[in-house]
Amino acid sequence: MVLLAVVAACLVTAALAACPSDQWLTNDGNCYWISAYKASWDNARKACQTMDPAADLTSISHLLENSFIVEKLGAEYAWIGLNDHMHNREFLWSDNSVVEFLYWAPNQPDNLLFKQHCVQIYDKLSGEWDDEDCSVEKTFVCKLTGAA
Ligand SMILES: [Ca+2]
Repeated sequence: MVLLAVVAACLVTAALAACPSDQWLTNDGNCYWISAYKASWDNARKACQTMDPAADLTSISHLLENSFIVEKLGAEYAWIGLNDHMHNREFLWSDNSVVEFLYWAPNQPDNLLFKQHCVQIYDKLSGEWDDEDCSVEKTFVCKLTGAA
């Protein structure tokens, strides 16, 4: 009976799984958090992980997800999790999601001055992406996959 009660409690907990706070937005089973301040890409990623160890800078798997995020952005630019830290010019998601969607702005990524290794949503109108110097402080978007 005790075991049954524990199992039941776990099921209820799973059913009530939700985002870490009401400051997170939900979409398609995921939680998203958009910063109200600017940070470098590294500090932005740390801020996401500090809020929840399973959170990271957002990955984006398809155009609808990109559109959802862009629509919620107050800023023109925002850091996302895509970066080429492992191998130059091989862009990967910081949360280890498979790269199945890319949405580069025209002539991007250009690695301007050979120091653009992090990716931002570059243009709120088009929602397109640009590689940028990781040390520049920008608004950023965190994601907690599958938590909503
Ligand atoms: Ca660029």
